[in-house]
Amino acid sequence: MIKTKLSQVRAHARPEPATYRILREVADGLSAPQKELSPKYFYDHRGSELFEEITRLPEYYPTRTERAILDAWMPSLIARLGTRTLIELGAGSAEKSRLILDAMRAAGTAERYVPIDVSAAFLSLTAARLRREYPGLKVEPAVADISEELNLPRGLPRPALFAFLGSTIGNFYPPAAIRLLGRVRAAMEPGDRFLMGADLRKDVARLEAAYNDSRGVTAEFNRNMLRVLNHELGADFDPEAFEHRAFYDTVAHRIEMHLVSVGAQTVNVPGIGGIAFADGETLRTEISAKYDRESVGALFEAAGLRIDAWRTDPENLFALVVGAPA
Ligand code: SAH
Ligand code: AVI
Repeated sequence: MIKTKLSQVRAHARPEPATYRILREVADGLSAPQKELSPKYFYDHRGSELFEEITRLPEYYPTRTERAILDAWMPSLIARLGTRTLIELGAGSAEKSRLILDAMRAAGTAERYVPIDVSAAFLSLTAARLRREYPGLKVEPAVADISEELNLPRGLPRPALFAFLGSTIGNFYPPAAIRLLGRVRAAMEPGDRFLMGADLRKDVARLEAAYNDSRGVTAEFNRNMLRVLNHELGADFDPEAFEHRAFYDTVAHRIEMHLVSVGAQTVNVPGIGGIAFADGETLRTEISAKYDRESVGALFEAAGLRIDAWRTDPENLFALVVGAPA
């Protein structure tokens, strides 16, 4: 239980507005019957590095599968669209984005790249690397939470391609996913397109293996959220006192990741108070929804988009979909 009322938070800790917002979100999440926090809290510099390590694991098929589809498709797609600006949500290392930028360069239209991410330190490294690799490309990174507003620089060369790779859309609950796609739709101008990665529904064993790797990297990634809370808020979580759990919900079609309390414990978060965890109680840290063409179509339709093109790998593990205004 949270012992300090939120109305007391400001008087207690006198935090900066951004910290206050985080505190409020964390207080709400940790006081819900099912404790839950946004997966955006995985991503400090270490969290971004751990995610990169996940993408190289044998069990984690999404990244290499999406890369193969991009590799085969981008030269013709980009030449057809004439993309002059790439706007990327949740860009991370932008490793796969290079395949889009390469296609823009080959088409002679690589003018602007706007990578958007919450992971500030990682984003600036990504931007610096890309400026070196693509002289002539103007790189304008933006540190922002894409679940809030989509504030784009003015005067971007058009047409633009909005990209949301990696199936990160699956980390948002449907209402938030629709709001996010709706903001993309609202920012689109005539001729712009939206390119989205979607991890597909498949056998449970394969899905669960991707989130329970044998080397325990996903478990460390999961626990990293507690380290972020310790660092950002001065909380005293003992990451080793929580176990990693990930399972597939065949009804909701999603992976859920949780941290399971080993024994009863109380964690102190300055400005919030003591948070009690019963033995075996869980904190949900992420959902990762899995799709088919119909469910992507429904999501798009709700956001004012339509499916313009759809490509999968031969095993039907992952899809890349192009969206256009409906
Ligand atoms: N696009 C890359 C990275 C995916 S990992 C790929 O396909 O491999 C998810 C990325 O989204 C991370 O870089 C993380 O920092 C970012 N992210 C997660 N939640 C976010 C949010 N609410 N706002 C902005 N970026 C977010
Ligand atoms: C970023 N996102 C799409 C990843 C996913 O698969 O949902 C995050 C992740 N969580 C555990 N492993 C990878």
